Amino acid sequence: MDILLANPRGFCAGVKRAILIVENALKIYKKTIYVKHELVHNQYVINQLRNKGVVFVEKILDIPNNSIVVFSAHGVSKKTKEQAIKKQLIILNATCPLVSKVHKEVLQASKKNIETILIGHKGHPEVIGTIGQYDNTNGKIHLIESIKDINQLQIKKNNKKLSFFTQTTLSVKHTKSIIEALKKKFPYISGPKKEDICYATTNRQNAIIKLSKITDILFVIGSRNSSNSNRLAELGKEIGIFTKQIESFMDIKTEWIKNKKYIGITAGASAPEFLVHQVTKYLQKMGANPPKEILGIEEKINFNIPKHLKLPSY
Ligand code: 0CH
Ligand code: SF4
Repeated sequence: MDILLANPRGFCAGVKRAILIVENALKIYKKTIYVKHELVHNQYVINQLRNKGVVFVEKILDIPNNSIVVFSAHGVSKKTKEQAIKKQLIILNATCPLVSKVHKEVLQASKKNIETILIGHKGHPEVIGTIGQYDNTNGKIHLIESIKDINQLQIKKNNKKLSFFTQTTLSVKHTKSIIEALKKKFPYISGPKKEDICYATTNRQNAIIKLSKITDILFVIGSRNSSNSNRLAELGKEIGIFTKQIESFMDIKTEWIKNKKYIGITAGASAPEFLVHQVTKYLQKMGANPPKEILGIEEKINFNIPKHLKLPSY
């Protein structure tokens, strides 16, 4: 049994930045750090931070006035930010800069009265935050999840100004076909060159396409509410490879690996590398050879944290 590790996999620059913001804030402020929503969608990351005293809340109203709040990597709406200001909270913004970029563009569209379409998953916090940047009652932002939704769109008649944006963690393939259909229906629509799917999401999906050509089974390490991890598992299944999304090695059933020669492993952008390590150790105990990394794109992107949250290095 051989283990092949997807490359790249696991933590992206936005997740690393978000975790560093919270960990440094704990050291600097020495006070309770509240995080609006799960900082990133991974149960192990959340539990580790909870054990360090971090408190996760869904509503700003549940945070005592004058406390410290961190906005999760998925970003928040303008309304949420206003609520935090009203409660005089110290805001530490861990929104990924690539999500903030989309926020700015949606805000611009809203200011210019441009009717806007967002491609994304209903109810996902990033989508709620991005829709919540559009605060123009003369215009409108519509959410679509699939090509089917395009026919239900009620765009103002004679409107020749329309723009589109996307969630950052979508399926590259599905989004491409949605955009093609959008452009067919609204040839004058403007938007990003391709979509707003980030480099990490794209690279992890490409790595699976490569990996699945060689492996008999694919393990995707990532929590159930992690959109980018779910897209990896979805892609594996679409390619036709036996795919299982797991939180950790504890979810693995021995019958899954019975008679399998090549086992592929990847991890979503919010899944820590120690979970990958635990899986490979477990498989080695079951008789597998030491893991090998497949060749892939080297990710050099790194996002800075705010200056006041940097710790001195000695
Ligand atoms: O993939 P989603 O957006 O559900 O979030 P995650 O699993 O926490 O990964 C980090 C992405 C955060 C925002 O793009
Ligand atoms: Fe940023 Fe992409 Fe990571 Fe989301 S998945 S935090 S957009 S780098």
